[in-house]
Amino acid sequence: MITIALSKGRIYDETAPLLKSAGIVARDDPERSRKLILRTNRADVRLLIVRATDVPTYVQYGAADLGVAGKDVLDENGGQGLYQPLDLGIARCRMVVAVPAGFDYRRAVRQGARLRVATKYVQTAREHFAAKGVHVDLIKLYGSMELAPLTGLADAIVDLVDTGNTLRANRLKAVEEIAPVSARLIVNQAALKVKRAAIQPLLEAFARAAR
Ligand code: PRT
Ligand code: MG
Repeated sequence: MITIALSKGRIYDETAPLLKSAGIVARDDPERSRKLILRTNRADVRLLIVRATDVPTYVQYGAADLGVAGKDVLDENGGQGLYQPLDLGIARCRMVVAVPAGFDYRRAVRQGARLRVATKYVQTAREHFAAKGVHVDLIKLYGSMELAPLTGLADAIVDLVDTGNTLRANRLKAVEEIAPVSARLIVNQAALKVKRAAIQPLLEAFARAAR
């Protein structure tokens, strides 16, 4: 059995066509079904539906053989011990620093002000600001980061941006790009050795489809 861990939403939606070109089609739609283990048209392949941040954990421990996770998640939670053979080029976005439209970020940085930064990506933010020599107090949030500068909780946020609509709707602007983000295929290294005959053709099909 080959087990593939995925999150619902954009990762699933954009991975489904890649799976299809590898000949794998789920028997249920995760948006409609409450099942967390989805059978596929192949008796030897199943999908696990888990939270995006939990995908690396399932693969690390071998509860899943393969997974699809954003680079944001892998950078933040450490992709250690995971074989990352492929950038799938899906679920693309950017990790950015954003501030209220009227806030002069460059000036604040130039003056050496100590910035309060709210984010779900504490590790990523810490490394980014440390490399720039900017002093920050980091405030960990679990979602809706856009609210933090609007309520005085923070001066800035570190968050993902795609179209920029969410920032604009909250009168925020991106002032710095930290990194481009896309989803990666991750593989449990022991599974790759033990189940190579089954996994290798999947990796090749993914690589062809992701081009
Ligand atoms: O939503 P939930 O709390 O269940 O989990 P999650 O947020 O971890 O998962 P999900 O499905 O929202 O995101 C999964 C992965 O998709 C992330 O880890 C990223 O790698 C990738 N991705 C790609 C994105 C976006 N694009 C994106 N735009 N993840 C989040 N966003 C957010 C963005 O921060 C903003 O709040 O979507 C909102 C809309 O963005 P705009 O700029 O188009 O308005
Ligand atoms: Mg989300």
